[in-house]
Amino acid sequence: MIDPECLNNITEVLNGSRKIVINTHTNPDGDAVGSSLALYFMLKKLGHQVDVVIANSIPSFYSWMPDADKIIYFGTNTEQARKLIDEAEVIFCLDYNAIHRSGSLKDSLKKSNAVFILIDHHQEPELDSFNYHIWNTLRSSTSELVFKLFDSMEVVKLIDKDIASCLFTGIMTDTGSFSYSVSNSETFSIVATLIDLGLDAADVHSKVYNSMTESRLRLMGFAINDRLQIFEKLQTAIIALSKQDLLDYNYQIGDTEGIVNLPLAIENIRLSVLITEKKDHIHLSLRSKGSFSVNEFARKYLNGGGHINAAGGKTYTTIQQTIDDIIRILPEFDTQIVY
Ligand SMILES: [Mn+2]
Repeated sequence: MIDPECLNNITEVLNGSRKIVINTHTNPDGDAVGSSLALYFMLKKLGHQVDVVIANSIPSFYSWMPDADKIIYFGTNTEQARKLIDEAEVIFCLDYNAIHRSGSLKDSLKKSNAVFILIDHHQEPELDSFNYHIWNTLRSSTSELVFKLFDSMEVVKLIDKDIASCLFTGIMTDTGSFSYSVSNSETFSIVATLIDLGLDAADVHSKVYNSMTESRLRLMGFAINDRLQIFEKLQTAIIALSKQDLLDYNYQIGDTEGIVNLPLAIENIRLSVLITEKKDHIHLSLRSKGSFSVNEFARKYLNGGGHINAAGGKTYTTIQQTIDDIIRILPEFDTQIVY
């Protein structure tokens, strides 16, 4: 259950019809989009005026999601996005824990006088930036926390097929189709409830995972075949994709999603790093098995963070320098973390 005092506060804030903006992190994933749209539909049903505002566009394999076409992008619709944030009485921040993770929205958000409500499951949030928070790192996904909020508000009966599909997308993608972060049985009972409320789980899975472009699948093959480096002693796999690599495979936003998980299929590999070269920085995506905390590693050395087994980071050097640094740092980090 949600903390009763927090629930009281949120219920009070939502008393009457409010102008609400929901936003989530830049480069949104399935949980970011799913939790945002699920909350959007529910708050609309409860009589509020609601918009989802995100920094940049969502991957094409989430474009089937109901009302995905109504999401306002700050990058392409800056004026409207600013106006909505300025006028909002309540701003929900989903699936991230520090305002700067909202990307280009951050300055507008910082200026806002709205009540800020955080719903998130990432480690070490900047709680001071939010008036109220529903935050639990033990939950599989923000979508699961949004369900818990609905449950506490006693509005589960209002969940329809659209809302159920959005919530399921978030839970499914943040657990790697129920392969990690699934030690809490409640994750499964929530999914069972969603099925009872109209969810077609197989259909959602297929829409997300069986909707690749040919070039995306070929990019995955190239990444494994030509760009995968194994550092056996460090039990580490690194894939680095240059700007040119991405160009060669007609990269679209979301195309590299999932690639970082693939090397963990190799026995004895405990850490997998995907490095992608961006316009003005090097982007890192990290995954681990067992007790190796990529959150801690990314926070300490890579300007990032996330969860114990999934995190992100950034560097401002070159691909090669980033690889060299990781390889140099790992044995040092290893003495603190047993893996
Ligand atoms: Mn998430």
